[in-house]
Amino acid sequence: MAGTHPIVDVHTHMYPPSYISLLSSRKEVPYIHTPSSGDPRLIILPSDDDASKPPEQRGRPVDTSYSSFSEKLKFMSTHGITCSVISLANPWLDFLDPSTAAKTAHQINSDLDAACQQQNATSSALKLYAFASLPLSAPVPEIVSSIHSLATLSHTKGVIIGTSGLGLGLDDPALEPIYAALASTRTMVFLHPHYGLPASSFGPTAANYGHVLPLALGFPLETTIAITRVYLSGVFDRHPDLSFLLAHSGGTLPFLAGRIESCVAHEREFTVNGGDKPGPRRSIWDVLKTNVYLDAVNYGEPGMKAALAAAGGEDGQGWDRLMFGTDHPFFPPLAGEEKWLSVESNLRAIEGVCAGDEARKAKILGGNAIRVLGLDA
Ligand code: 5CU
Ligand code: ZN
Repeated sequence: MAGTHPIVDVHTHMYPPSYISLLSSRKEVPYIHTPSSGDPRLIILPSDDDASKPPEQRGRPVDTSYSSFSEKLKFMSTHGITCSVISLANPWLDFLDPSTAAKTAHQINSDLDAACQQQNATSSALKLYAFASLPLSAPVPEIVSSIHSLATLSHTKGVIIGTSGLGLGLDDPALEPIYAALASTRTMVFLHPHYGLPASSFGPTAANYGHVLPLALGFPLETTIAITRVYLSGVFDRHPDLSFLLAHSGGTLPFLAGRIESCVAHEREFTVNGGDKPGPRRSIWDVLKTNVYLDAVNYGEPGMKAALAAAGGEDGQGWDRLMFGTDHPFFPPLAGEEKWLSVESNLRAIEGVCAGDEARKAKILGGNAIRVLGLDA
């Protein structure tokens, strides 16, 4: 995939050192504990906190690939990535004590921004930017203030959020002032899954298949449900300037958008806003072309085609709304290969849909992110 165009990774995570310290100071999920032997381990979900397992087998190891900027830069060089927009990995800051959440978020966001600034001051070849995390457990006015204060962070280009919002999901009317602040400041919202689906969705044999069912299906369906609830509750009608970047190409949204539209059209009993309003006024296709961007993290050509088609058409604006991502440091190579299968399969799928059209490839690989996020890359 060597070429002259910038390659921008919009889906790349870290647990920066200040976040690692925060998790290491906790005893409840999420937390990091260091067993007497082996790497520190991250207990990220309640199901990881399994007292029947020895401590050194609970959760997952967090080695330096999660926290080291130099490892991020090395990974970028290996794959020809010239710019990364780094976001905290799940579960972001959703668990913070409400009374200190805004202050902690400000500190973690400022640290990440400063690290990006420092990198860009010393290198023009490998650039870093950030998506901030919101203190969603804080009182709403403090969340709104923290959105406005992002303007002071020069290398921060949006926010990453999970699907739980203030605890009730992203169609919660209590989020209105937050959506209004995000829209008025033109802040990109990178929506990313964390909780998956209830374990019961996958049946009693799910553990036989390792993490495949929750990761391959639970994560994308969580995103699909979350963004569909945003759409159904009329958020995009009320906030036409709101922009979402959806992880994993929107989960299954590109494939299911037609079905969502059809079900909305056939629904006579919409009770949004107390029953006195119809359902969403805008077509989901219009929202997809106007308010939604999709990362190109779906590992296969059929999925990439669906994403392009949903984002505005394979003959139209779809090419302007897909952005390359890697999900680093998740899905590392298993056998120590230098190149990551997870990255290579995405690149192959992008090559496939571009079918030799260099201009289109340049947009997906970096041009769209540079334009939409305002990166100097
Ligand atoms: O696939 C992904 O995006 C991830 C992620 O971000 N975090 C995680 O714990 N597993 C997979
Ligand atoms: Zn991710």
